[in-house]
Amino acid sequence: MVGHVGLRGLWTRERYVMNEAELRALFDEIDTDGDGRISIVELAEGFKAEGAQGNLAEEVKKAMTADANHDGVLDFEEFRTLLK
Ligand SMILES: [Ca+2]
Ligand SMILES: [Ca+2]
Repeated sequence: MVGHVGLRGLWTRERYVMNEAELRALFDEIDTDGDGRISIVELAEGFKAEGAQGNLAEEVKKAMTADANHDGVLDFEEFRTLLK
């Protein structure tokens, strides 16, 4: 279960600014296989768990804009840039 802020809270208009620990906790929750990287599949699952439906692909696409080195996964450093 994703915490009270959740994945989609990353880009809501009045987003809550997460601290390092909260960000790490969210990352770990999305990274279900625990390899330290968030794949597109894990992202999709994460959004799905939060009830994103029709716009699932859009949400994933938006999140993947943080994939700075274009390896198809988000590491923690890339993930945190979503908050800036
Ligand atoms: Ca993973
Ligand atoms: Ca990457």
